[in-house]
Amino acid sequence: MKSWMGKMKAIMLFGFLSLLLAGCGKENLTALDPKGYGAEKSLDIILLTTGIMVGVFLVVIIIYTIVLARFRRKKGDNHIPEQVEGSKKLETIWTVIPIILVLIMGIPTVVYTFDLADTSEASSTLNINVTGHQYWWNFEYEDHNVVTSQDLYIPVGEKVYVNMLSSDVIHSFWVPTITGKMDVNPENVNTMYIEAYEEGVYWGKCAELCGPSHSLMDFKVIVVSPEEFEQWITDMQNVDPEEVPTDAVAQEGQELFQSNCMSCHAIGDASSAGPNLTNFGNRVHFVGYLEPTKENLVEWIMDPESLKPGNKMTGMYEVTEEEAEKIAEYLMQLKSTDVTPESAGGLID
Ligand code: HEC
Ligand SMILES: [Cu+2]
Repeated sequence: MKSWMGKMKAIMLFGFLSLLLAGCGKENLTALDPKGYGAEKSLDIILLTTGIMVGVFLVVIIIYTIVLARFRRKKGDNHIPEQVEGSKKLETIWTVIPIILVLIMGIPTVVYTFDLADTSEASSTLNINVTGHQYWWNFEYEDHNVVTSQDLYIPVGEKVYVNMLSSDVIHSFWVPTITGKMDVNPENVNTMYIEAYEEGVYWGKCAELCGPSHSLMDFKVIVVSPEEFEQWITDMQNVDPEEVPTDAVAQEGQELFQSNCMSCHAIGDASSAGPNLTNFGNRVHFVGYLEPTKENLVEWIMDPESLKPGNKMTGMYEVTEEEAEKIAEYLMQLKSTDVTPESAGGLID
């Protein structure tokens, strides 16, 4: 009775946990509800391999149960069953079946892998040079003179090539709802294409352990209509990095920013040692995961280490809290374009 209760408790606990954890998924951070070509192909393979594994499991369990029931030793029956050790027929069967199953799983995997890495159309479509840094992402729109960080804007329904390189250690580019993972290496450019089927704001993740803040190396892919995308590119190209804000506090902030922070941060079409902040006021999050409020921003400027351990900004400048507030005022009004995450429907949380 007692052990029965114990088992019941364990079953209830696991049941509860699986229900609870199943609720943790995010609609825009799941490989199980694909909204893009690569993710769709990944799901095909996930379903195929899971199907085969479940099939193998069932067949083995059924044979096992039949054998247990039919060939039990009966009372008074002492005969030794036929010995099949070394049977050529059996050995062949249980070698050939797994080989066939592995081929069924392996062939589509290889075909899709080559398909996604096919660069034959790269010269006729949008190319984005992606650089992974500890712990942030830089996106450079080739031939467009546009650079942005953290938020990657792409047009819906179009093949977009991402050419990926790391500035330090190995990272991995992963947008589960849109595409599978690809390593971002320091020494060679890895290229794949992504194609999103629906507008939206999708979460991207670094999927390679790259240091203490690896788990915070998040980014967003903002999928907008082709017209909005054109607009975004034009607006970003027309930004004047020197433009003086109308607000007096923001003006002071700009001066402080220029003297303390511009050595690492760029506004306009330059890549820099730190994130490009051209459309900072439109970020979904900053540093990957923080709400872009003034309070958070001041906290980040004053003590980045506590928010993102191991980041490359800590200790490289000195500002007072009062100055940080002015800089925050300046950064938050950097809204260079009307094409924002809201244009794509905003972030679903
Ligand atoms: C030594 C170079 C360096 C200096 C100087 C520097 N930063 Fe940074 N900054 C970085 C790096 C690197 C990151 C990325 C941190 C991360 O996410 O790991 C960053 C991130 C940021 C971000 C978040 C950007 C985003 O979109 O996620 C803001 C905002 C920022 N810095 C503001 C400032 C301000 C304000 C100053 C001046 C007071 C400053 N930084 C000085 C290197 C620097
Ligand atoms: Cu990383």
